[in-house]
Amino acid sequence: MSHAGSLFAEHALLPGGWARDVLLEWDEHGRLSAVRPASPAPAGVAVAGGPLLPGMPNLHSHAFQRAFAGLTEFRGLDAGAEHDSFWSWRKLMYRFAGVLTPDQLRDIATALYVEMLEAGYTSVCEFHYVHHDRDGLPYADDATLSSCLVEAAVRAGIGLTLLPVLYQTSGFGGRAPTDGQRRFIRSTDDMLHLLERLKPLCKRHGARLGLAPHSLRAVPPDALTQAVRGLQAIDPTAPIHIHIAEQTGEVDACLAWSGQRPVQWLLDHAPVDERWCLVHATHMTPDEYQRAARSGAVAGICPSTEANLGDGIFDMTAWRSQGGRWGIGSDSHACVNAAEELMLLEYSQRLATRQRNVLARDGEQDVATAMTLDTVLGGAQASGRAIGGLALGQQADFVVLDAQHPLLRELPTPQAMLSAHVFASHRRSAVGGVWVGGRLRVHAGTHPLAEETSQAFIAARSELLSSEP
Ligand code: NGQ
Ligand code: ZN
Repeated sequence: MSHAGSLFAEHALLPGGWARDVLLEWDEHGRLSAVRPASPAPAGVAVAGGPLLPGMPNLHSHAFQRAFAGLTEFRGLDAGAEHDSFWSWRKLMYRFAGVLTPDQLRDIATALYVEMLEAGYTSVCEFHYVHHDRDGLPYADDATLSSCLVEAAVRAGIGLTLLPVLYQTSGFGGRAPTDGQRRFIRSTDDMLHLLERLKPLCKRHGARLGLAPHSLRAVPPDALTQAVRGLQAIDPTAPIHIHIAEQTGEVDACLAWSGQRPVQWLLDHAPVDERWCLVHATHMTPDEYQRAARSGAVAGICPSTEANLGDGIFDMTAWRSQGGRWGIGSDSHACVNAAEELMLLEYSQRLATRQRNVLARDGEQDVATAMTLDTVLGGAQASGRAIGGLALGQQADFVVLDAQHPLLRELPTPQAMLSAHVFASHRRSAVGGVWVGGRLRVHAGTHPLAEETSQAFIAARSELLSSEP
């Protein structure tokens, strides 16, 4: 539970841009009840030690993958592969997914969420597909692993959108799943039962529940239709996330199967709208950029993972020119740092276009400010939670930058400080305080559970590495 509270900031990034001398107040539910100018700072109200930013939603996470970050950067670990690729990486990833225990998942996720908070993320969408035990059999309680993620989020204090994943096939045209996928597989009815089972748990903890058809490779058309219909009956506005068109191999296979590209196929066969998050959507034609953007769906861009896996480059110029909404995810967690994801995204666009400051908004705003505002809005939409920035009725999720950080100290404007934070501060983060639902979770850059959860993470990782075949 939260407590009502207040904070004064000399500079705050509101949905319309930077504002001076802002007083934030929130109620006992952690919702903003006032965002207004106040000068001077009212007596007795705490004062932020630097620019105040809206908390950043992380719209795509597979928590367990944090445990092998850095361990797949060696050529030839998959002896059967012609060259290393997304697909050879996936084989390695399946080895870890195959042996993960519930306790390990809980410990890995808790430490990860603590890291996320310290890095300026205040909420996370967990795209969760390891459901069953190591033999691929359902746990006595089917919600065992999902519950571990809810526990982790609650303990760390991060906002959660839980997206249980529907996974049925290993490829287009109903190809049987592989042994490496045995822990992911469930029928559509079993998925809808799991959602019913998780609904009260999520509600109790202020988490949002949605659904993630894993990809068109993993979910046949009928199952997609039925699952989306079933979700609609459970919660008509629940978020729906899907991996799509991340790899050219997937595009080719989809063309061979249906004569259509994945995004085309999805737009023609599923009710894609504002509830949907198209994760990656890396490989689209101009027509797909246009139609997908106009559907109102959010593009879930995962800059560090897409670079790490060699996916390709999302065309932000094409997307934004059609009014496309977007947010960022850390996905495989090779990088857990909201500022760095923004930097990488802008850099990918610079490299592709040979221009600078590509993601600035027309006219007035600097690129870091524009990216922060766009990402918060898109991330909030994809999360299906009221976390869309510093405005009335939204959760009091925010980040205070440390104006005493050497890179920020004495800079003349909050824009300059935010730019330094995004483009220049990553060796030592400039995140000072982090509040989620009005509760201070990170103080002076540190979460109180950082040390303890990091120890548990190391132990879980060691265990996982020694049991990995
Ligand atoms: C995943 N990750 O589900 O973890 C996927 C790989 C797949 C990313 N796409 C597996 N980054 O897409 O089949
Ligand atoms: Zn993913």
